[in-house]
Amino acid sequence: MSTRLITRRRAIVTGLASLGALAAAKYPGQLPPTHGNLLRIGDAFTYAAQRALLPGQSLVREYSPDDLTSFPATGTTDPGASVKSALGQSYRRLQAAGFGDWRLQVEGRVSTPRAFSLADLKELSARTQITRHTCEEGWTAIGQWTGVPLSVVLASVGVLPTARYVVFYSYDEWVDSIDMLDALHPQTLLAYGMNGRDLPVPHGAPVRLRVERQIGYKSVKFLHRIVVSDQFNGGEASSIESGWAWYTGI
Ligand SMILES: Nc1nc2c(c(=O)[nH]1)N[C@H]1C(S)=C(S)[C@@H](COP(=O)(O)O)O[C@H]1N2
Ligand SMILES: [Mo]
Repeated sequence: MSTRLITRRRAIVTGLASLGALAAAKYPGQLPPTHGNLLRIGDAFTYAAQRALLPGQSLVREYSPDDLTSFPATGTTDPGASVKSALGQSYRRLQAAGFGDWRLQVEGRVSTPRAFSLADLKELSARTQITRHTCEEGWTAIGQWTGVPLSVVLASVGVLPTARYVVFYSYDEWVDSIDMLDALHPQTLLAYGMNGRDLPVPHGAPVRLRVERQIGYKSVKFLHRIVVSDQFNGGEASSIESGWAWYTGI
């Protein structure tokens, strides 16, 4: 009996692996790493399936102001509270000065790396959208976000043709990345406004990412650095290092 079970399980595992292999064949050199975990073969399949089923730049649903809900702040709500961290200390200083000295470093595989102030970002074309945020913990909320499309910022620094990922670094030392398809998606924003006001500290001030086609934890708060890369780089403090899926399409 146990042999049968094992055989069945092996068949399932082989099935999963071949889905992964199919995905790899369809998207050569484009798949995120499976992080050495058999279960993560599923990620490759999800990624490929989403990419195959959805037109590349389909928009998520946008809501009207009547649909806005209360919006809890989760995860880190104040990077400045972490007194021993150098980044936490600089966050506190910047916050005390109203983020006037805050800069977003944009570098890596770009032709002209640049440090953007909040005013620089606000000078670029803005987009406002009302979307549903879905947290992996099981709650959702509808909020309004205003910011500059990441594609506009990337165009202004000149992304090199070999670039494939964009990596985000935050003041609470969280690191995460998305691929170019999501980076250039029209609803992927560097958001500095929420519900018509400056982005509040608990929600990621002065600037956070909004990646509307993925689960909430991909929308990195408290940004200070963005690196365009031609290689996958989860980063040491990244979601995959903590066991989260890298690609979480919804
Ligand atoms: N830098 C940073 N970004 C983060 C987090 C965090 O703890 N630190 N939490 C993530 C999670 S799990 C969610 S659900 C959302 C929460 O955003 P909110 O606080 O505006 O609700 O931010 C995401 N981005
Ligand atoms: Mo979350």
